[in-house]
Amino acid sequence: SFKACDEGSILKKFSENEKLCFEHLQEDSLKPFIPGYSGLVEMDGELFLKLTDLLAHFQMPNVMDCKMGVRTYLEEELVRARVKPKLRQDLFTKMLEVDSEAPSAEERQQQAVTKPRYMQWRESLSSTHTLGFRIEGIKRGETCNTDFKKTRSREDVTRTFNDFVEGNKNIIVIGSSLLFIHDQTERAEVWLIDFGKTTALPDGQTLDHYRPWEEGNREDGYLWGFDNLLQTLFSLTAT
Ligand code: 4IP
Ligand code: ADP
Ligand code: MN
Repeated sequence: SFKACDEGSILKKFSENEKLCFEHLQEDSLKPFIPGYSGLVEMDGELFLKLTDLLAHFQMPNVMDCKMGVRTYLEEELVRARVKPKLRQDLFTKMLEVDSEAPSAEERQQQAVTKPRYMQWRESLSSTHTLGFRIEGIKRGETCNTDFKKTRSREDVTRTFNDFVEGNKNIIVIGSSLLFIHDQTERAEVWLIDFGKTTALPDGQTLDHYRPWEEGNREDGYLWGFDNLLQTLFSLTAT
């Protein structure tokens, strides 16, 4: 869903929601921590968001994507699954590939699962529910590893973080996702990315990003996950 662009920029497949989010964030105190956004670009008849390439200033960067929060899908998906359940064969297949025991008898019968069922299963298999964030993928040089679906315990997560920083304590800085980037020059950065599912709250509703999620309260556990992530990083400096 990405395309290379002129030097220093990348193109991400357009979504209306993410566009609105980038527009709002231009006026937000978080602006310094998100990729630069320079509007829409059309290429080969397709629409893209033009973003700063966060890797441009790195030499052979190592990159880690952590998906933040205790919930990774919209509450709307739950409503949809009740009102008009859409059975997804592709998600059933992805589930089987990770754990052939995971689908229930009924799901096996249907050869399909709903999206929230799949997403909740992914959350409980990984550290999303227990830590409020999970490792989605790590890229070192040309090698990409997305095989962290069962990385759940604090120990496993910490070990993976330590592998990522290659034991180097100098570069331990710290729903989108947080994107961690470092290279051999000890340049290290963290960015907020991926606002495809980030929306404004209805008027009058507030979040504290710590309270447990219950359907309807819209909480996401982002800051709880962030605290746990910081603890993970601190524990690296202490070893
Ligand atoms: C994917 O599951 C990711 O959760 C995607 O989120 C999500 O897209 C996909 O939903 C879901 O199948 P795996 O990571 O297990 O493959 P992301 O894009 O952040 O990686 P959404 O649309 O929720 O962002 P579908 O509905 O696109 O399949
Ligand atoms: P998706 O919505 O498809 O999940 P993301 O925004 O999460 O897309 O980005 C997927 C991956 O692309 C990230 O893990 C990161 O490695 C890379 N990426 C995203 N945005 C940038 C950026 N501005 N510069 C460089 N790499 C990026
Ligand atoms: Mn993503």
